[in-house]
Amino acid sequence: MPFRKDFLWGGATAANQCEGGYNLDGRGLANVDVVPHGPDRMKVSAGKLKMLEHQEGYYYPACEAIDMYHHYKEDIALFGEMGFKTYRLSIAWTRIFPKGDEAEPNEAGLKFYEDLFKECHKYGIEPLVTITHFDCPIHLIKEYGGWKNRRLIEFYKNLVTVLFTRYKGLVKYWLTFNEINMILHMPFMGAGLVFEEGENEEQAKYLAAHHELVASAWATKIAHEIDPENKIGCMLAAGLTYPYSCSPEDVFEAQRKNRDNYFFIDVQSRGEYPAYALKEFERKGIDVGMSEEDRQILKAHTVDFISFSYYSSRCISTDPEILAKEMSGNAFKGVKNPYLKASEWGWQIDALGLRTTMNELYDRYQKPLFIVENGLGAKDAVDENGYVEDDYRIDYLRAHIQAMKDAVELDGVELWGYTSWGPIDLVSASTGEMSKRYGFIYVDKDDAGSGSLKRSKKKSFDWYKKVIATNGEDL
Ligand code: BGP
Repeated sequence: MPFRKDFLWGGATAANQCEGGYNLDGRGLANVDVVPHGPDRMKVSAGKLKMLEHQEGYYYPACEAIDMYHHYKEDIALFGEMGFKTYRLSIAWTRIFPKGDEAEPNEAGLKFYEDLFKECHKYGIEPLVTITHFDCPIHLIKEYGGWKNRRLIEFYKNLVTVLFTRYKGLVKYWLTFNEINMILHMPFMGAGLVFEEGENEEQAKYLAAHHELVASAWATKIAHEIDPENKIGCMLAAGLTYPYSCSPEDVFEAQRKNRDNYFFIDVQSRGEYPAYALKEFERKGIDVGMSEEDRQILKAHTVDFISFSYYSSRCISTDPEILAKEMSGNAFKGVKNPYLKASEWGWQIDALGLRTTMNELYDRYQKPLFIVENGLGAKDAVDENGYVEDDYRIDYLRAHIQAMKDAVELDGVELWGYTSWGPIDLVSASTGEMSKRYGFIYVDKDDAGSGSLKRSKKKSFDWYKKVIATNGEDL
């Protein structure tokens, strides 16, 4: 049997993309609540932020999303029916600390997640909690400049201390920052970074990233002190960049692109800045303000496991003619790989790439892996009973789970679990819309915000249930 007996099968969501209730029970606003639709989605200027905050229409439909805030019992029951062993969810920072810098947490927010975790345990579901899934309180952005300011480390330490203390015994698996490398590719949505006119953006991104990395190491220390049972993971938006050709220039460029992403995990897993990054910072005059204490904390408190999302591989060329045909697959830019098909949104489908990625990560870090996001975003055609024949989704997942099985069985990778993205339909991060769906469970809501919010099972629901029941034997 390739998978361990206690293999953690499940699904993953993020607070902002499913909860709704954006202003209920004391919750404050975060960057993720005001991300604009359209071309400005990935990057927001300081002037724009002021405007966004006052325009509710901009962040629709995430403000209601699928209203899991009120439907979580029903949703967790459905996860239980599928046999989930784990459910990955994120905590909205602004439910716990509405502004981010308060001394005392908001009890209503703490209670909401406590009830939710207890509900999971009723079904034998182990919560896997992302502490921040892209979200940063608006107040911290406006008052302090967000993660560009070292003080955010203190606020984050405060947040995690509250969480680890309150949820001791209820939660054991934690991720510090969702897709930490996305700060480079979508600085506003990924980390709440806004830039002033003429600001050196690269310097700002790496400074903010350094603060997140130090905060993550502190969180690891605090988690282990509060409960030695706690397991802390980093979280990478993974997916290798391939060279378009075997020209040494293309190969080198692909390595460079991959290192942009590995950089974060190199620090979180090995505890120090890699040589290539130090040299590049030196060349570019980037100063992250590393103190001796930072150095020590990074070195002493590395993560217990490596988690990552995988949707597709990417491809890069140095040939200007090929580059001219660059396709923009949302946040990641690259060229089309002629050997692969792509989803409607240009995400190239590459199941074997998952096995290659797993091998790369395991060779590089030699720590257990956890796949915490994988799936196919697609437009579903629903019948009058709320049923969707989503064979395309089953095909995608089957091929990826097979590749993951091969990595474990044939290559010896240690893998703790697999949570597919969006087991229930939710709001898409990159488009801000409902119509890019990932779920085994359909939610009646459209891009214009109409719909009953009724949940119904798609064909893939029973398929995934069988996969879990047979521990991945029957795909
Ligand atoms: C990841 C994010 C998720 C999620 C997923 C799918 O980058 O961690 O929040 O949304 O991608 O992306 P999308 O919703 O754009 O299809």
